[in-house]
Amino acid sequence: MLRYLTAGESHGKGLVAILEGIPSGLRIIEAKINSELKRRKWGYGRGKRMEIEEDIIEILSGVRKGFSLGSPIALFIKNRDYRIEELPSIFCPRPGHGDLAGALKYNTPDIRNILERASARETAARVAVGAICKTLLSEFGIEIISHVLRIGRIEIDKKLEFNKIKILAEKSPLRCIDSSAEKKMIAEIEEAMVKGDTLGGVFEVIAIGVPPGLGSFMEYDLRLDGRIAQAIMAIPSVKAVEIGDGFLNAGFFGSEVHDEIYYSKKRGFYRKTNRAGGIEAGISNGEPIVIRGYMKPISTLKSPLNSVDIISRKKEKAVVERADVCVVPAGGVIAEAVSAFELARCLREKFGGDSLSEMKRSFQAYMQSLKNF
Ligand code: EPS
Repeated sequence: MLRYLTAGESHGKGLVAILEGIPSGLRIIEAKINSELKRRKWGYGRGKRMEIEEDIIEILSGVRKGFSLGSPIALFIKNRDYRIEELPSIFCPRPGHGDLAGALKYNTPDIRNILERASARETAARVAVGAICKTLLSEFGIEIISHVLRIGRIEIDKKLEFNKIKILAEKSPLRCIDSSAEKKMIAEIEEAMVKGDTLGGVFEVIAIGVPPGLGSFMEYDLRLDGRIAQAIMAIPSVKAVEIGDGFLNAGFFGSEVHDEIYYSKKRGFYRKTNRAGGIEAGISNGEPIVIRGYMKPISTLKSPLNSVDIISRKKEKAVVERADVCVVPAGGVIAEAVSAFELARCLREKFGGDSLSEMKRSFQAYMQSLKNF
């Protein structure tokens, strides 16, 4: 119902995405897509490449007079740093990157052929797709934000409600809501820069306004948590995904973990806690959906690790490429986008419709049936 593909190399002509399944009649604003692309580019610890790229969207199809037609939406982001034909071959793989496994798999000694597509540059296309999905979700009252919980050893020590997180994260160069932790995180990144090292961390995505009933336990691949986990894990550098307090919950009794159920006429069924992160048995339960992604440190190091030259088979230091030092804030923005796609996909499956108005009619009827339940 809703699907997309991307194409493009890091230093090729540009990135392409085709998004199919957006209903007709959705207002698509280029400036909104561009602002999401800008949010992804942003963040303390990014490298020089981000000063080169503009990341401006060109909509090639699927939109007329500012509204979706229901046809595939083709998107293009031009690479300003287009020089793939001139860039030198590389023979010394970086530990942690796809260099060696990719070279073996695609039968090429030139790692350049591998890293160009393995590069996280491609996530700009996912963010553009996610921006359109976010627009669709907003028609149904769903909003998604992200913020950074941890960089390296430094963790935030603050819990805030959605709207405060939204405002503070947007103002912070690290998308961090705790200003004292943010200072320490910046110092940590600066230390990594000086040492020629890199840092990972943890981001959190929160989606509010998600109605109960998205996703399903009827088949394993319909489960919302499974779908979200796949989407988040597919972001470069993400090595673990958590829904709600998943990691913490593993160490407690069930009686301490599960979110007890309450009812009031005004609110209907509700919970006072949300340790499940808004998903039970693969279905949204109406509480905010909380997703965390754990990113390893970037694998391109200015002080490189030991490796082996693919041609000479001799011990060498891994290749040193221009790269970022820390991308956790950008990781959060990408995670918002891919979560938006997964939620939009579930919404399309549940409410169908070829036009936005048809989809809304079905949504409203369902919301009414929940009230009458
Ligand atoms: C990346 C290496 C760097 C990053 C790039 C991802 O690019 P370059 O090799 O051109 O300096 O800046 O990320 C982006 C270009 C982007 O838009 O996010 C890598 O090896 O993954």
